[in-house]
Amino acid sequence: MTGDELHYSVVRAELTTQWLGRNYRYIESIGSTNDRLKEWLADGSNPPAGTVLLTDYQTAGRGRLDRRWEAPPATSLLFSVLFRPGWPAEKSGRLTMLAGLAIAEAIETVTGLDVRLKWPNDIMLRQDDSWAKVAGLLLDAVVSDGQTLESAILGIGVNVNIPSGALPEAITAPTSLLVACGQPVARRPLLLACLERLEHHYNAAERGLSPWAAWNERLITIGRAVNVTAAGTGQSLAGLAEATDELGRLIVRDETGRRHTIAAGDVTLRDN
Ligand code: BT5
Repeated sequence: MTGDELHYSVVRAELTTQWLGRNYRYIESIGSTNDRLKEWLADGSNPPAGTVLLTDYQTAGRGRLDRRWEAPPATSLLFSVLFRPGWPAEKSGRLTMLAGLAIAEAIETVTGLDVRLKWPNDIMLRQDDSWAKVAGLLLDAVVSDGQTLESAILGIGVNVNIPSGALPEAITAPTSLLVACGQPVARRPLLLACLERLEHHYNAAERGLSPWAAWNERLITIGRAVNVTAAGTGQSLAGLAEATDELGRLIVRDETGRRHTIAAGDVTLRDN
């Protein structure tokens, strides 16, 4: 399909960004793009901010909490972006927010679909009367001296042309742009739109603008009955997702009326 090539020379020739993706690497098959970028940070290669590493196939693609991210070869966008924010560590949630917004906007621009977000890191499309996950984000942050977000590797997986029969088994129903649009979607224009939107929203955050309001507006989670499993403790909670705060944490009111603020975890919508 035209527009599906993701090699260095074709992507570089069409990039519209100033800095994000200017150091672009394509590796046909890899363990995990997040892990490889992490190795480059550790081995003295000193990759610049905005480095993008993209692959056509991962043999050890990761979700959060070391879960797997599965995608057949040449069907997806699988890439990682290196940021060097130097922001206070508590603002790291802004990266997940601006990335969610950027990927949602890019998919909307290229396909015209209505794209929403599910707290904390899922990108969702309407499917019949419910929602299905078309993309996921994985943030690996390096915090120095306990206070500064020195670097952050943002991994992005978008199901572009995965046929319905090849989608993985998952608790949150998966979908792809092929399934949603009824026809294949060329990956390069989508990648270029993702990089452009990521740069735009990152630059805005650097200028002190918070992505929170726009991100919050796209969340399908708010006002819904949810089950939340907090990361770390593994504790489970049923309640109403009332709001998010500026740091991106989810506020859930349980059945006794008590409020809980959750920084990281998994959410299932009870009436999805
Ligand atoms: C995520 O984790 O959604 C983050 C996914 C990030 C993947 C990118 S690809 C490039 C970069 N390099 C990496 O190694 N990773 C990043 P989480 O919310 O934990 O979701 C993981 C769960 O989603 C799994 O346990 C499965 O149930 C399900 N899943 C696996 N593959 C999927 C897919 N292609 N589409 C939808 N759901 C999937």
